[in-house]
Amino acid sequence: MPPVKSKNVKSKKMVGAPVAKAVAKVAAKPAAKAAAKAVEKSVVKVAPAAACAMPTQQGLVRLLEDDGSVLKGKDPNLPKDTLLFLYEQMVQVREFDRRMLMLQRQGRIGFYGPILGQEAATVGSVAALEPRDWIFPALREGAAAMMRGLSLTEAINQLIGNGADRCKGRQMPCHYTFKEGHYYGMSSVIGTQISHAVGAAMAARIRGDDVVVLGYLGDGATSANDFHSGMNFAAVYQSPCVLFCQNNQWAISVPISKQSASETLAQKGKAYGMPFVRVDGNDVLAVYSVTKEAVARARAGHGPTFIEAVTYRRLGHSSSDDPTRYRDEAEVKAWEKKDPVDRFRAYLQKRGLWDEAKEVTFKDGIAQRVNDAIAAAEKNGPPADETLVTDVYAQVPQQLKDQLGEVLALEGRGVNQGAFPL
Ligand SMILES: Cc1ncc(C[n+]2csc(CCOP(=O)(O)OP(=O)(O)O)c2C)c(N)n1
Ligand SMILES: [Mg+2]
Repeated sequence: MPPVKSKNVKSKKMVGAPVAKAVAKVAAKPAAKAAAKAVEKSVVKVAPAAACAMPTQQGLVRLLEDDGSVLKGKDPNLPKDTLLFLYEQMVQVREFDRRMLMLQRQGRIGFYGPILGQEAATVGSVAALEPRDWIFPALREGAAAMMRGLSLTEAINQLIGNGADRCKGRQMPCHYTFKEGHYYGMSSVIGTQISHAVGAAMAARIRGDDVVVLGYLGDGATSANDFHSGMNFAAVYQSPCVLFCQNNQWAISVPISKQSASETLAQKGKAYGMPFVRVDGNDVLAVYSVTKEAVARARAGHGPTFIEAVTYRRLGHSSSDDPTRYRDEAEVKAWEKKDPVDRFRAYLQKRGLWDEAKEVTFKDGIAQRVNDAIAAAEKNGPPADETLVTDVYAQVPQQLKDQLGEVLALEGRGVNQGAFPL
């Protein structure tokens, strides 16, 4: 099957491309050949070291310019309701993110993994699914669960790990689970979501369910073994899934340049024999459009697609991380100018669908909703001590009952109040 919308793949590095062109011109004259070769060598060496280089534009699908204007003839003309839904979800998750980080700093939750800068990639891709389709999230797709109806209070219950949390505090914060919303509980182990998603999609097809699975991964996950087995299995067996890689340029402190020597991550799809597409992950319209196309292909029985969404993780990997120790703040500043929310708001304003007054009212409403959800979640007490040993065996074995007895005997003696270890 031919690659989708891909003019991939040329071998020149983006940063060095103009220089390489000039070199090639000079090299046409035999006398200059040796010197040109030497220059060419230096281009290859210099390119990866360039400070704050933006990713290559190779094969990148964009519909919106950074200022929110539409590329000529590229407006997908989505219905007003869809456009407003996309915007509202992006703004909501941004506010949720901001407040949850504050709660973490105040010690009211133990840990949080922020999404700032990646709102368009998640919201745009999830919106392209039908409600019956399944989502297999990686680390930063909590917004997907909320888009599927997980209430903000339930999400905060999970972050606190209180007694009202579905997993009774047994999962790390941000590892939401929401079966009714067809949102699979995330596995922390990098890359495992890929094989889970591929397998679930195959199971759906075997059962005859009209379901597509959207599986997420990060750039770091492309180095995991599961990437190979998942991609290979998906393509060979034409699994009805879309594998969506959020290339946010970092895997904790490892930059993309140390993660992969390929010019793009998208091109890895070619090696496995599946359609692939590289999209501007900060352009919600482009993300929505390419994912919609990939989902339709999977639903029609034409197998998987690999999507690389080029975006940026603007904050630390998690609330436990300090990114100023390993990356240049100038890089963060450069990406702030490509903000996905500002870009899409500018588009909506140009189309007359949004204005300052709507923005103020809407943001006030979200702030209130988040406040109410925090207040409601914090009213819930901790999980009962008995839940330490329940839900694993049909009948709790004697040694677990004994251990529970020991824990209960410690109650009220202050020995059970450990700090969150991360
Ligand atoms: C198999 C495995 N190795 C290492 C880790 C520790 N770890 C947690 S997140 C992470 C980086 C993930 O980077 P990426 O896939 O790019 O996702 P991002 O955090 O950028 O969204 C690592 C190495 C892990 N969870 N699982
Ligand atoms: Mg990453």
